[in-house]
Amino acid sequence: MKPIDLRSDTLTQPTQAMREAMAGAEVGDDVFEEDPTLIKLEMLAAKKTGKESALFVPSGTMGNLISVLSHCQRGDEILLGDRSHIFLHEVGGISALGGVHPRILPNNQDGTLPLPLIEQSIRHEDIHSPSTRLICLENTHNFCQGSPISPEYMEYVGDLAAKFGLRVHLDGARLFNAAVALDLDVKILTQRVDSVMFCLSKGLSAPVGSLVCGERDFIQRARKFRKMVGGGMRQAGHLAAAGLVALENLVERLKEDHLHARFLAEQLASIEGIELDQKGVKTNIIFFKLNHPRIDGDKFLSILEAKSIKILMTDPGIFRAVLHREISREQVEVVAKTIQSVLSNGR
Ligand code: TLP
Repeated sequence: MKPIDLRSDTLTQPTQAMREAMAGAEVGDDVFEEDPTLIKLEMLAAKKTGKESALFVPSGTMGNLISVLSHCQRGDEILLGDRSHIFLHEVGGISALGGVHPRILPNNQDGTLPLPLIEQSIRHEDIHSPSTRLICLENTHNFCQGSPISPEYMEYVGDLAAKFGLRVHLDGARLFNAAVALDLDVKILTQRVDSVMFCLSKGLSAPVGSLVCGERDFIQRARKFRKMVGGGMRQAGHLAAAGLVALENLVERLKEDHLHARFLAEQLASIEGIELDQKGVKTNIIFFKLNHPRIDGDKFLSILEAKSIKILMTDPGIFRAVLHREISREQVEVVAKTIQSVLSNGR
């Protein structure tokens, strides 16, 4: 039996329409900027985010890395949340490869960074200090319960950045989840950032790819950095074809994943031994804590796996479940019932 796999929305398989579009795509060599399908995808991404230009990259990690490299010089400092993906899960690439100095601020529960702390952390010119160059935000904020960040907050940060001559980069791996959850045009969430990266390979179901969007000059620099880190691709239009299907047809359905997440959260919250902040569940990501006298985190995972359910333990006793296109309402019910029975029977 195929497991019910809630470890991530990255597990989504390409749809039949994507497979057909990939097979039939008109392609060229993208290092020469001659791939018509890729150019079409980049133009659509720029239009959707309200930016001048866009660049296709193989992964979100590479998109964030080359965005930071394109904004900063070696030795510059950037402000980053302590729960942000760039800080936690990108192998320290900005420091290791870019010589960029991260200054870590504690994320609020809703994924924002405290505004007074951002302001206090901006360096004044001093021979001893690195120069603050960039503020990085994340929307939705993965490790803050997949929280969508409001346009009002983006405005505040945009104003702060403008006042101190800083730039803003948005890790929008799940930007479309945020737009759908807030019922807003994506452009509203990106208008105050200088650059944004969003992923096609998560809830949007494409097999590969992310886009970096920003001003033309910025994208030219990013294109060169992409080549430097080995991300210049050739007939990448085959991948872009799936991305076009994702952007054209799969955005609205993200609502369904959000409904499933809310339903699962509601069910889990009523189970003894589970601590879950239901109000915090606004998109497709759920976090919960296990508090059981006889079952620890590892045991919980292995019991569930034996019952064909996979979730992720992100810290000892803390679990993440992500809803996505391959998980139906019926499967959500199975997951809730199974967890209920495991925790009440101890197996
Ligand atoms: N996130 C993955 C894991 O790396 C944790 C996941 O399963 O959620 N920004 C954010 C906010 C992300 O959540 C991710 C992937 C990335 C960037 C990186 O994207 P990829 O995996 O394409 O490099």
